[in-house]
Formats: sequence, C-alpha cells, structure tokens
Amino acid sequence: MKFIYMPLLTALLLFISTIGFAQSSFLIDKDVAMFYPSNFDSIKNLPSFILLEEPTKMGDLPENWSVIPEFYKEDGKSCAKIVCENGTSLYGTGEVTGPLLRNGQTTELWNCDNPAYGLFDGKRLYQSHPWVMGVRKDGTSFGLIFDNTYRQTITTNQTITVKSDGPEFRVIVIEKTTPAEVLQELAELSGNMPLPPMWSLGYHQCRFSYEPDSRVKEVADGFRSRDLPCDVMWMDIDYMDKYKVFTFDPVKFPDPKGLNDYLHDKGFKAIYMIDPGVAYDSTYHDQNLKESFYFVYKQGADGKHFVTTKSGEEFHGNVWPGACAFPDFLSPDTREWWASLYKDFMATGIDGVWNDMNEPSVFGGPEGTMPVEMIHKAGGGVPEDTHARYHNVYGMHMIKGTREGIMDANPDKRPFVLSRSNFLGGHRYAATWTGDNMASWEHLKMSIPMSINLGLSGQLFSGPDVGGFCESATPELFAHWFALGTFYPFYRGHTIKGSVDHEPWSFCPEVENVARKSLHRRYRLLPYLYTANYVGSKTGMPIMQPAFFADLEDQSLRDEDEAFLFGSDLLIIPKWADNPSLPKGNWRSISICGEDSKNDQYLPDVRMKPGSIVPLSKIIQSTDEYSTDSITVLISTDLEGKALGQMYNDDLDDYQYLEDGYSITTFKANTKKDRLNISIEKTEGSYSIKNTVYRIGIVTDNSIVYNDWSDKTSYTFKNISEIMEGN
Ligand code: MIG
Repeated sequence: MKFIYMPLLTALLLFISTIGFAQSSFLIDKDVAMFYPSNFDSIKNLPSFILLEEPTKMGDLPENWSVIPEFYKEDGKSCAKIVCENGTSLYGTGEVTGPLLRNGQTTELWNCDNPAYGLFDGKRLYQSHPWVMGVRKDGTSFGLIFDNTYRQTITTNQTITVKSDGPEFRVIVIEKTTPAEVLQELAELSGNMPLPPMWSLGYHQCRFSYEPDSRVKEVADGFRSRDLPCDVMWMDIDYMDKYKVFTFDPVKFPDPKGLNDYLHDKGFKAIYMIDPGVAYDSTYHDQNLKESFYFVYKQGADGKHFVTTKSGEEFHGNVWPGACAFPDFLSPDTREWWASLYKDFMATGIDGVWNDMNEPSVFGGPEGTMPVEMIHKAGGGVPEDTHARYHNVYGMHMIKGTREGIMDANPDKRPFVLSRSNFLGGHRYAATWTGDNMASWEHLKMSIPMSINLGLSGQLFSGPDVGGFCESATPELFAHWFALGTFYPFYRGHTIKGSVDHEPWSFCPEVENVARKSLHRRYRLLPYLYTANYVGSKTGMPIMQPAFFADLEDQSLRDEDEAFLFGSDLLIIPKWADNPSLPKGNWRSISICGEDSKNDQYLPDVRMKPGSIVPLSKIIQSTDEYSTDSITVLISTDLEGKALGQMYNDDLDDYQYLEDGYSITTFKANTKKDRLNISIEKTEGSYSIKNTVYRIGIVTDNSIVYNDWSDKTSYTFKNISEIMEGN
C-alpha cells in the first residue's frame, strides 16, 4: 500500500508547491516577508525545523520593502545575498567565537565537536543558527532566516551572503523598528523559550567527573559548610556503567536513588548526562545470550531505531563506549522510544538531563561526525534523506525527544535539559552552554559576546564553563571568571578530567571569598533574574543583552564586547574591561550585598539604569529556600525623579503559572515637590505574595539609603533632594 501512495503523495506535494509558490515573495505576517527562489523544491526543503508552523500568505509585499534577498547559484552551491544599508551593524549567527559585532565575519554551519575551539579556526562550533540580525544606524532592525539545514557558510559583510550545499532555500525577512521587536518576532515564528524552573537560575557545580558518589556528596557538603549557595550537582559520563547510556556504574554509583535523595535533602538538584551513542552489543545476534543484552541497544535494534547505511545496515561509529549505534532522532517513533527510556531513569530522583556529544560527535569520523551519506528514515511528514540534510538538526531532535521523555516522567515539573548541539529554534527544547572552552583570558573575554549573540539568535539560556573547561585555571583567572559568572543566564562551573580542582574553595581563601560574594550577588538578584526570564519567555528579550540595547542611537555602543546588560536594568562592567563604551546617563553603581561595586578588584561593577527599580531577595543557600518574605526594592530615579520596575512570582517549578498561578507586582516611583512617592501594586495574576516585608533602598550617586516600608501600598520620602545630595 505504502508504495502505491508514495508517488501520489509526491505528485500532490509537487502540485501544491507549484500553486503555493507561484509568487516568489509575499507577506506571511505583519512586517514579515517570505522570499522563494525560482526553483524551490518543497520536498527537498520542508518541513522547516525553525518555524513552528508552515506559514501562509497574508498579503502582498509592500512596494517600499527594502530588504530583498537575491538568489543565485555559484560553484554548485545554492546562494542568497542581501545588500545592507551603509552603517548597518550585524549580529546573531548563533554560537560564534570572535567579536559581538559580526560585520566582516564568516560563520560555517556544520555542527562539530570542537575542543578548545581549536579546529577550523574556531569558525564552526556545536550549533547552527542560519540567522542574522541587522541594526541600522537609526536603530531600525531586520532579521534574516535562511530556512535550510544543510552545511552552509554565512558571510556577514555589508553584503550578507549565504552559500549552502543543499537545494535552493527560502529566506524569511523580519522588518521592525527595534531589535527587541525583531527578536520578539523570531520567538513568535520559532517558539518562545519555555519558562525555566527557578532552580536552574541558581549556581550549578560540575566537573568531568565527580566520582564515585561519595565525592559528589563531599563536594555538595563543601558548598553548604562554607556558605556558598549552590542549587545543582552534575553527573558527567563516569556515573555510567562503561559509558552505556541509561545505566549506572555498579561500583561507583551503586545507589543513584540514595545519592539523589541525599542531594535533595540538602537542597540540591541532580542532573545526569545522556549521550546519543548507544553501545553496540555484539551478543545481540547470539540467541543463547538473549538475557544479557544491553537493553537500550536491544530495544533500539528491535525497533529499527538506528541510523543506517545506504544498504540498510546499522551505522556504527566510535564514541566513549566503543562502537555505537545512533538513534534516528528525526523519526517520531524513535523519539517516542527514546523518551520512554527516561521514565525509570528519572524515577531515581534525577531532576534534569544533560545531552552532550549530539552533533553527533563520532571519534575518527569524517570531520568528527558520521558520514554524510548515512540514511535517516525520519517519518511523520519528515522525508527520508541523508545525514547531509539532517546533520545540523540531529541534536535538536535528540533534545526534542529528551524533553518529551522527562516531561512524561515528571508531568508536574518544568523540565530542564542542557544540550551541546542545537539549531535555530531549538531553544524551545533546551538551554545550552558553549562547549569545551579553555581556561584562558581570551576565552573568558570571548564568553560575553558568545552568550550575547546566542541570545540575539533566540537562545536566551546560555553560558560558558565558568573557570574554563580545557586545562587548569590560575587562581586569578578563576576569581575573575567566577565573578563574571553571576551575570550569565546559565551559571555553571565545569572543568576537564585531569585539571586541578575547580571548586570555589580549591584555590585559596581570597578566591573563595570572591566566589562567595559572587554567589551571594546571584542569589539576591533572583527576583530580578526570574522576572527577566519570565519576560524573555514571553517576548524573546534576552537575559544577557548588548550594551547598545540601552541606546540604539549611540553608535559607539554597537561593538561593545566587555560591558553588557543583565536584564534591561543592570549594566555590568567587568573590572578588566579596557575603556568600555558605556550608555549615557546617570547609571549609578549599586552594592548588592555589601560589596564595593566600584572598587572591588574582581567583582564587576553593577550599575542601575536611570529610572529603574530592581527587587532583591535575601541570601539563601539554594532556591529551595527562595521566598518573597523579605524583598528589598532598589530605586534609581531618572532626571525627572521617576522610576519603574516589576517582580514576577509563581510556584517556581510547576505549571500553575500557565493558569492564574502567577503574579506581577509593579513598583513605581514619582517625585513631586521634593517628595518621592513609591507605590506598589499587583498588576497581574492571582498568585499570593501577601506576607512580603519590603525595604526600600534609594540609590544615590554614592550609596544606598535604606528605609523599612511598613505600609505596603505606598510610601513617601520627604526632602528627597537632601537624601540624594547628602550621599
Ligand atoms: O569527549 O562527558 O563538552 O562538558 O565534560 C568529551 C565528558 C565529552 C564533552 C563535553 C564536556 C564533558 C565531556 N564531554
């Protein structure tokens, strides 16, 4: 039957494609245009893995539309070029090394395991984002989606060119008045970042690998005994039995449930690694050994879930366990099977999953991955095709399955997945980190533009390995990196096997103190950070923002690589920043937990945007203890004496917020006749935060003047000019 229908289906699709694409460009949404090349083949191109749904025509292209891609062929490649207006700043292209401003850069999209970013001149990393955002001199902005998955090169010059190994592809152009609106549209088209659980915003401790389980407990205890807040302990590959996924080493990790219970008791969450490669079990073909088969391999082989060669043999490649088979994650059946594996695994009390090596990394394979001619059977509307087509979305589909699996296993909890590989739009399934960086100053500095450009490419939840992964950090580098870590969306220390210990206390008391203050800053900022994540999950607004977001007209901010914004209201200036360009206006330094923000040797200077209000909670050891019982509201007024801020609250880790189980509290400050009046009002939602005791901190040029706030609806400071001047 199948064989009779296939040609019919193909003919039908071709027919639809001829009527559907008769016009080469049209609007698919307000300010969003779709451009088709002349020989667009829908079977070779669709479905799009970037877009949530296949767009339909909404109207004709307006006559004054300015960003128009031109399609052409060159050296057998399918190409598109877009000419930008003079003075346009370019950003995006995902996970990239080098400067924030992408003008003059070339990015190769072919996901690869790139230790220390040492291969291919660091121009090709673990993820692919066929996406460029342009910001014109006046701040008006556009976004470009090159809707294809193939290996391609993006050159971001005044003329942007994309050259793909695949068939002719379509281009989506978003045209808006600000970059924030472009990012909002990208999120509407490709999906919002799901609201992460609060605990994932705390500090994470990792290494390759903490083993055996007693060492995991010892490190966890080390945090608690030293007043170093921490939320998560991470289990890297050595917890597995011979690197077989979904197993535990019977000697080193004999009782995962016991370990996870121990961690939970102390307020930690536990995240475990799962790789895509499934150890090939040669005994599978021996009927006498049936019972001893490695169950994951057996299930995968029985269900024909693995990627095959052209002739239908399972493809095998070497990874950690030796020869491995690779699930065909493009297939919905395979993802469903993969998801089912998480049930028993998560039942041991695992809270989150780390998917590594999912480019996929294959030791000794062509360019470190599987050969391009391997076959993905795919399915569910995704046509069978080669790895050449699906390589860049392999990791994205793995995490799609993983996410479904952990949601099935823990239906009431928001899932947390961390993935090394991904593709434009894949932020809807997982957070990311920037892979195997180096413990070097260069990589510390580069981490800022890297995370910012990921955020400007839809991936809001990212950060590098704090301290640097490859090699050992010096105490000095570690202290600076840990201090910056407070302000990454994802704050996790990690290091390679064989390096010196990288726990906050491993170096010397001075470094430990820097770490403690950095963690205290992070934990006090949680109400603000959680609110920024909520806003991000609704609007696509990044957590880590480029400094130019504070002033789109100030051209000097466009290439600022060192100072950046954490949320929209805090400006972060690392102490090592060399003459950074800062936004104009009176951004006042604030002390978050008693530190000297301006003069501390390591902690970045944190400055508040004029006219903003930032809520802080108390210092806690993990988000298990998070509450809004005691909130300090920092107020930094603008030239008119006004300020505005918000605080988002909910149950922190479940789905009640999707109903009415959340609240947004709005803080307003206004100056009239030398009186500063502050009001607080619940403006949305019905989540109760009744018992909050507020404290107000008026931020002046030199200090913060605190006052208890007994009346919870409004408060008036008399003689505000005296307060401001006296300090
Ligand atoms: O081949 O699991 O990027 O974070 O510690 C290395 C061991 C495999 C690479 C990851 C790194 C992780 C390591 N993994």
